Amino acid sequence: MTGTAVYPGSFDPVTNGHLDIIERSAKVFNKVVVAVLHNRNKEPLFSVDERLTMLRESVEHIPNVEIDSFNGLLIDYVRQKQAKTIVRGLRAVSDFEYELQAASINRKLDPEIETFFMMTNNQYSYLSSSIVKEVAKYEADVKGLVPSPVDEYLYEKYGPFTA
Ligand code: COD
Repeated sequence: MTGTAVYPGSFDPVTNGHLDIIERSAKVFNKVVVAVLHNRNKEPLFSVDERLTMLRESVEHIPNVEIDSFNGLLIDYVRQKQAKTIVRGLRAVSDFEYELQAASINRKLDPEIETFFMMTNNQYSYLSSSIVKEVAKYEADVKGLVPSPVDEYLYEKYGPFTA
């Protein structure tokens, strides 16, 4: 497959599940733009700048990946990047309902832009940013859950692993 794809999300913070989707989609598309949403209703743990830095440090080994952020509607941003595809990851049936709704509204807003779903790697199917924050909050080890540069950022927020 060719062209540019946008992989949007909160990435608060990026996990090994996200990184796996980034690595695999970078093999499918010429370029993957990982885009962090600015205006989320939920109060994030990390600022957008912190999330961008963690993502940049985590994807240094993948040449065709760009890290960026966006405001407003995803579909407007995808058009602005002259991309034709949105990449999303699916972990479990519980993701499906939201993803179907989001893909349907995005298709309605611009039928030329496709949503491309990638199944989680089994070893990361239980991983989410929320579960990682929960583990770090109680000062348990986050090794193996997040890309290695992210460990330090979590420790700065919550204190070091103390087991
Ligand atoms: N394995 C595989 N995939 C995973 C894993 C894992 N372990 N963990 C997460 N993922 C996938 C998620 O399923 C998702 O596809 C992606 O990674 C990003 O996940 P999050 O949780 O960081 O990001 P979300 O789902 O909160 O992002 C939502 C958006 C920011 C994309 C959405 O709110 C949006 O587009 N907002 C802009 C406003 C808009 O256009 N709205 C209309 C469309 S919804």
